[in-house]
Amino acid sequence: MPQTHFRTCHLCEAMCGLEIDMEGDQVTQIRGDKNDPLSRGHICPKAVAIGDLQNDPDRLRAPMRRNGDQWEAIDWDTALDEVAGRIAAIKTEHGGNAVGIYAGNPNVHNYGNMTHSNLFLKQIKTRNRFSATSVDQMPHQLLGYWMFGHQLLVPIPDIDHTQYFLMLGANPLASNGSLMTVPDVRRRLLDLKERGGKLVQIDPRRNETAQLADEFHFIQPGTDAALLAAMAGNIFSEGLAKPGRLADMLTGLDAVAEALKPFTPERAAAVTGIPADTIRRLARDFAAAEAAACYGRMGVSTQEFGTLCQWLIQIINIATGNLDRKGGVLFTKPALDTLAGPMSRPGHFDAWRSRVRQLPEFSGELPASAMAEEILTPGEGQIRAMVTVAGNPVLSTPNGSRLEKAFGQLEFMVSIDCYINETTRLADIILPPSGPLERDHYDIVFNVLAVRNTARYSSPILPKQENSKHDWEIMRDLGNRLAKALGNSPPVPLPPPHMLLDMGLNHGPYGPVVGHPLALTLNSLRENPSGIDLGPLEPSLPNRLFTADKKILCNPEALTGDLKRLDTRLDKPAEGLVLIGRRHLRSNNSWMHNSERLIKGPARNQLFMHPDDLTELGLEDGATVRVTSRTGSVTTPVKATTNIKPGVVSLPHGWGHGRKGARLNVAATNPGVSINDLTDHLLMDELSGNAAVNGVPVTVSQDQPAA
Ligand SMILES: Nc1nc2c(c(=O)[nH]1)N[C@H]1C(S)=C(S)[C@@H](COP(=O)(O)OP(=O)(O)OC[C@H]3O[C@@H](n4cnc5c(=O)[nH]c(N)nc54)[C@H](O)[C@@H]3O)O[C@H]1N2
Ligand SMILES: Nc1nc2c(c(=O)[nH]1)N[C@H]1C(S)=C(S)[C@@H](COP(=O)(O)OP(=O)(O)OC[C@H]3O[C@@H](n4cnc5c(=O)[nH]c(N)nc54)[C@H](O)[C@@H]3O)O[C@H]1N2
Ligand code: SF4
Ligand SMILES: [Mo]
Repeated sequence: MPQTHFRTCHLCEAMCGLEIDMEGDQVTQIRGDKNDPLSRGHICPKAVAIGDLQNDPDRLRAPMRRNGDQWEAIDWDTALDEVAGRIAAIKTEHGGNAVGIYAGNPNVHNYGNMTHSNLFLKQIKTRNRFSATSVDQMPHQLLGYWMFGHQLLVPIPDIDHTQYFLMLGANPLASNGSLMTVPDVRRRLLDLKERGGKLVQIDPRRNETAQLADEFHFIQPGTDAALLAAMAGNIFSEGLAKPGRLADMLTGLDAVAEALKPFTPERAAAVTGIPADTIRRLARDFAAAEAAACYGRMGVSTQEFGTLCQWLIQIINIATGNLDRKGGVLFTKPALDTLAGPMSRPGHFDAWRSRVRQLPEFSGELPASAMAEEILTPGEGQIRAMVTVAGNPVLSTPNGSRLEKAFGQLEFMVSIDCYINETTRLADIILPPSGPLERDHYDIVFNVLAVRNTARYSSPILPKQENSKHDWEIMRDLGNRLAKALGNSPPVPLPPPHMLLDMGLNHGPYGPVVGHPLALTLNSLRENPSGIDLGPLEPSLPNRLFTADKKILCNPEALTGDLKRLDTRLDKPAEGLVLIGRRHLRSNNSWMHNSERLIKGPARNQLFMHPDDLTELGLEDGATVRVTSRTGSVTTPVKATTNIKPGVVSLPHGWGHGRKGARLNVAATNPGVSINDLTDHLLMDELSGNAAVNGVPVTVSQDQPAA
């Protein structure tokens, strides 16, 4: 008889509840948990691949040491001592900044890494910290910090109650939502339509979500800030601004209205491709809606004006009184409130700059686009050793080939990762964590970003394999050994993650310490393995603000100042082709293509191109084409589609498994090419340093005719 276990899927931001049937140590079935108050039974095909990850023969079970292009398994003591010894030696000789750190996306899906990695990273004490954040959501966080006083105070669309959902640069039907944890998003969007609400989408590609939209507009990549500035400007100039009860909590909104005056719908129309009348109407519709939410994600964050976009989105929400209103955008009230309390890190900006390009830090990290030059450029402070944790920057950061060369020149590299992939194959030592079903799980981060307040804890399903370590244990052990090697006093020990979680829940907003009737603790969650519903998002301002004066700063100087840069862009209409990315439901960034069940099926890594562009270049649908940018060139099949704006081409990210030396035997059968061999480390949102992986100028030419 199979035994059923309950677990939250940790693979993407949606936090779907799972029911997992096990026979012995084998997964026999994975279903959606209908009793989960957030996901209500929804799952996607990736969840079923959790068993594949657990059983994958390519998944590392022991520390590995590289000798040339050979790998040998070594024991933990040898591995940890060697890592600590090498890092200590480089740090002692060249200083802390000689060691760089890159943290990838799965860190935020792994709460032990969130609680324990500083035990190790603090010993290194480097300014050269990088992460996937600066190829992703840094603009959102910078904005939260500037306007609301905390980098994690990100307004979440109240999708379950809104009547008008304006979405830019997002594709939740493929991604299942981001900075909007929203499992079962299709049902939720259908409900929106059934209650008479409207979904309006703006994107250079009519993506999967657009098929549900009531209204869709193509936009030229990288020009959303012009559209948003014109919409916001129009809301002010037509007297549609009605912040309502927010008015007392705002500073600087009038100054914003003034600053936006030059950004007329006519000027925006010329660069965006959306007619001026449509822009005016969008502004009026938004302002007239009973409750409206404006939301923009990856596509408007990872572009030239990422932070301006995120700012203008919130200006539109604020000016129309939709921030902190039911059906608008709201802040969450998570059971474990990492924003409050002693662990809270509100953020800081430009406290130091990168050595080579003088790019600003944000909350202790530098733009990932600067990583390669910090390794390649000699001089004091040059990075000589790298630590990567749960990341694959060779495939996931701009100009991956250059980074690959840089990693190849390091004196030492260690990767904490489950695979020998395109990045970790360049390491000297790889330290693999326990398998995905062998650890407990709680979403520290995504409960802060969810469309409903809920809480769910997952116990491990399988015992940890003999001689293996959880990520947090690796961090702890490395911290202790590095302290010793450096002659420092040992780090103050931390209790295991679940005990820290219990403390946080006890002191949290539903916990016994504040006297909440639920008296929520880890025990309550253990007794309710399908999770506990804590209710819909509710207004929380001004209390929830982290600014000193408890007001929202509408006109941060850096942002009003950055409008100048936008102003110049408006004089430069697009020429030539530009490249954007895309996501697919059965991929997860770069690291799940080693699951047979996820990689099979129709090809999905072609270059999408409009038939008119193919004709103009004399290319045929299905041909193999060469795509070239300033930084590189790849060849790939092309697929004609009218679902893309003419002048725009699209490749998915996370592919490029043909690089020699990786050990991903299934992924290698369908390698694809890496979009980040075309993206450019010099293209960025200059304000934040966030990479602009969308809107990359490219040319496309014939490589081989269609078969
Ligand atoms: N052009 C372009 N580039 C992009 C994007 C894009 O849209 N277009 N998207 C960007 C975005 S949003 C992101 S978040 C980044 C992602 O960039 P990265 O985080 O650098 O890449 P991932 O593909 O998520 O790689 C995750 C790595 O973590 C390992 N891993 C998985 N689980 C665990 C675990 O529990 N512990 C440990 N130690 N390791 C684990 C995997 O084996 C894999 O090596 O890519 C960015 N790059
Ligand atoms: N299946 C799957 N799910 C995932 C992931 C995955 O790799 N696969 N990755 C996870 C991660 S790490 C993240 S961050 C989220 C991302 O979640 P989303 O942001 O929802 O993801 P994308 O599918 O990249 O959607 C970005 C959209 O922006 C559009 N776009 C590109 N450039 C522009 C532009 O200049 N302007 C506008 N308006 N739109 C533009 C693209 O065409 C695309 O439709 O997804 C998460 N979920
Ligand atoms: S949508 Fe995300 S959380 Fe839900 S099952 Fe799929 S991968 Fe897991
Ligand atoms: Mo991401």
